[in-house]
Amino acid sequence: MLATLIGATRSGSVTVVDLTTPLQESTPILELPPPFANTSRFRLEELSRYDDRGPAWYWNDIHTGEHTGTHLDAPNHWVTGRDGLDVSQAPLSTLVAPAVVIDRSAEAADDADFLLQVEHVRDWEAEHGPLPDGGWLLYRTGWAARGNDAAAFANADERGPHTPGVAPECARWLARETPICGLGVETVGTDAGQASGFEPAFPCHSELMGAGKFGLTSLRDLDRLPPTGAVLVVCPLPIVGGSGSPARVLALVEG
Ligand code: 23J
Ligand code: MN
Repeated sequence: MLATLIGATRSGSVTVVDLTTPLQESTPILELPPPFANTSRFRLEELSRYDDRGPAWYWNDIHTGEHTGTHLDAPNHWVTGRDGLDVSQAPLSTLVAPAVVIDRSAEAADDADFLLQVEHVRDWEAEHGPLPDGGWLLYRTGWAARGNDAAAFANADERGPHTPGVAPECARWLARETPICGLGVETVGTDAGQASGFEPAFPCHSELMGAGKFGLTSLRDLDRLPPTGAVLVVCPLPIVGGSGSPARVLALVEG
C-alpha cells in the first residue's frame, strides 16, 4: 500500500499540494480590538550565523503566537471546549483525514461578509454525497488571494474586519449534526470578520470547539483540490497544553 503511494507520488498520479502560508513577520495575524490581548507576530531571533556566536552554524529562536498563519485550533481554545483536547492531543485520525471542499468564492467575491448557510452545505451534499465521517470540510472563499496584502486580507473599516465566514445556525449544525472532525478556511480565523457581533459571538469557535472539533485557518491553494477525494495531512507542533499551533498542511490529491 505505501509502496503504491510512493510510486503514485513519484509518477505524478498522486500530487502533494502544500496548503500552508509561509511563516514570516509579515504573515497576517488576527487583531482583536481593545481590551483584548493579541497574539505575537512570527519572528526569528538570530542566535548565530557562522560567526563568533557559533562559527560553523546558523540557528534562530522563533517567537510566535499559537494562532499565527496556517494553524490548528484545538477544542480547548474556546471556553465551550475548555475541558477538551489540547493541540498535542489532536487525534492522529484527525491529522491524517479525508477532506472535501465547498467553493463559495464567487459569492465571497461579491460580498466580503458572505456567510455559509446550512442550505449551501445541503446543496453540496446533494451533488457530492455526505460530508466525510471524521474528515475535514474545507471552505473555499478565494480569500487566500489577498494573503500577501495585510490590509486586503483583514478588509477592515470602522466597524471592524469584513471577511467571509459561517452563519451561526450553520456553525451549530456542522458542529452538532455532521460527522466532520473540523472546518478549514482561507481567512485568518474560522469565524467571519463580523462574528464578534453574532449571536452567539464567534459561532464557529463556540460551536466547533464545544463539540470537540478542530479549526484550520489561513489555508492556501484550495482551488487545487477536488470537491471530494483529497487526504489532508495536518502537522501542528505538539505543544503540551497548547490551544493551537502553526501547522504545515498538505493535501494528497489524485491526478
Ligand atoms: C480568539 C478570539 C477570537 C478569534 C480567534 C481567537 C481566532 O480566530 C483564532 O485564531 O482562533 S476569531
Ligand atoms: Mn486560531
